[in-house]
Amino acid sequence: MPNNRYITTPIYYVNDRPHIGHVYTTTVCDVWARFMRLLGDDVFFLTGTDEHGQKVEQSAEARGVTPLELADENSAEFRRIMGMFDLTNDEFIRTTDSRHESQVQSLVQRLMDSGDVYLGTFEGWYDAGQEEYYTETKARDVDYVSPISGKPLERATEENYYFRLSAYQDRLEAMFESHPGIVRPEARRNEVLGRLREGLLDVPISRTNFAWGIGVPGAGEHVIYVWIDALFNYITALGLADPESDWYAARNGYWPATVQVIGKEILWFHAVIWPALLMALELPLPGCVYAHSFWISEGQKMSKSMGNFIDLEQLQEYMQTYGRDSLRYFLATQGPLGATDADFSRSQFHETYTTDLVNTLGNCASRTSAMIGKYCDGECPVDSGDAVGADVDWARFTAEQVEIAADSMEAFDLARSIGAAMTIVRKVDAFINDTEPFKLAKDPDAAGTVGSILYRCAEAIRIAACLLESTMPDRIATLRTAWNLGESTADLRSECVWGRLAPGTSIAKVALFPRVDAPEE
Ligand code: ME8
Repeated sequence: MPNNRYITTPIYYVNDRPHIGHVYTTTVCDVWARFMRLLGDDVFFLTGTDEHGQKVEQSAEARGVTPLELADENSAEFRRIMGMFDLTNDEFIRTTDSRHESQVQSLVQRLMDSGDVYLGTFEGWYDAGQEEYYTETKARDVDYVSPISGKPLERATEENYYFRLSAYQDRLEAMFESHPGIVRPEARRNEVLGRLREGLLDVPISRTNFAWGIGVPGAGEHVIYVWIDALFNYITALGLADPESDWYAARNGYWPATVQVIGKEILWFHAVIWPALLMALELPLPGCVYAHSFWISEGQKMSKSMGNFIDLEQLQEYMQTYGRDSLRYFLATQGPLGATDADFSRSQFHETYTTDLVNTLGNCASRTSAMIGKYCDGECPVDSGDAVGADVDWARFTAEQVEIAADSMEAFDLARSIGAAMTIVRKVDAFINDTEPFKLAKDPDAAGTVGSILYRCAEAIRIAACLLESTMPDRIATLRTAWNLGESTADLRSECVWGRLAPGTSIAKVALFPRVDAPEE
């Protein structure tokens, strides 16, 4: 039986245009999902759009369209990027899907029935012109007068539905103790734990000051807070709150998620509120919430106000110049997985492309296939086991790297996994330099040795290619075709066993990564 694996991205706000952040998170999930499929696992990969809330309502109003029209348009834009970057999500959920909406209502109803959601009263300083509450400190700072309208703030009360988060304090702390890997990387887990220990308050989960949302069951003037609506997408996409549905029948086995990938700014919702909601619903917790850090751009934080987000147009331009797979490689190996931010700079992109892809992987594959063309009539030679002057136990060495690559991918350490494949390629490069088959080939008596050397090179590259396929599916497909390697068998481990490359296979010369001129300063 294949392993069930479930990976999710955040669902993206439709009041924003897609940018590098969205492409990044979805791409790293895609690399992982493809790798697990290549291992033979049964993967469900979810992404989608978060479409309710006051901001969407306001942006739509400003544009003179309905919230749903705005959501339709921008959600389509997000779906378009899935194709543009060849992202293989199994479902694209929209929070305006009726199956999501009805399930959110039944989930909230369950929480009301269990007493985890209750109607409570909130009292605070209200700016009627802005329809906004101020905290006591902020109200004091503005002398209890609205800085916008100049009118006094009013003491107002509001009824809201609350989630009894405070009741989960102990269980959440215990969860972090007994299951430390639930939030990664570790620095993020410590951050959450520190804040958790300051104590939890119940959280309002409904709003009455706007309409664009899912109604609280039986209390239509209240709409469910957009974050609660959004978090539930991870289980409504599997039909978990609709056991009669076809979604449930086909998908319920994927819960709990293996890994839920998010950016660090939405950690609290995912590391505290989300597990507490699941506990309240008596559902199992995800294996891991992985909060990556941020891309910054040429050393600067990216923000809407700075207008310096790396947008789709720029990413498209990178793809045109360097190829889609090179962008995927850069995102996966140089990106902000882990606890530190990463800089997206043109010079570093170019450097990574040239060093790793042109000079290492591309060069090694083209050198090996060119020599097989020249010395072996383009047919994979036989390794007759000759001593060739450089002592590498290839079977053992590649098996070790395959394990590192698979284990690191399992742990969501993409750079280390890809690094293991590249270690194989670098070893081949060094092996060619040490054994000098191009010199030996001048001696007709050394033909067998040349063949042995070149078999080992081609076979090692083939194994590295299998490990790199989830990162660079298109380039590796080109190599598979040129070298007649056939399609992947969804059994990565046995495909990577040394010696699977059959002598006699026709090996054509490949140019995988063309050299690109350095960008101008
Ligand atoms: O927060 N670097 O949606 P959103 C890397 N709808 N990744 C980045 C990034 C950056 N500079 N900026 C954004 C929301 N991201 C909610 C989520 S989930 C139940 C609801 C990525 O459109 C990162 O994954 O603002 C971040 O968490 C996500 O985009 C935020 O997308």
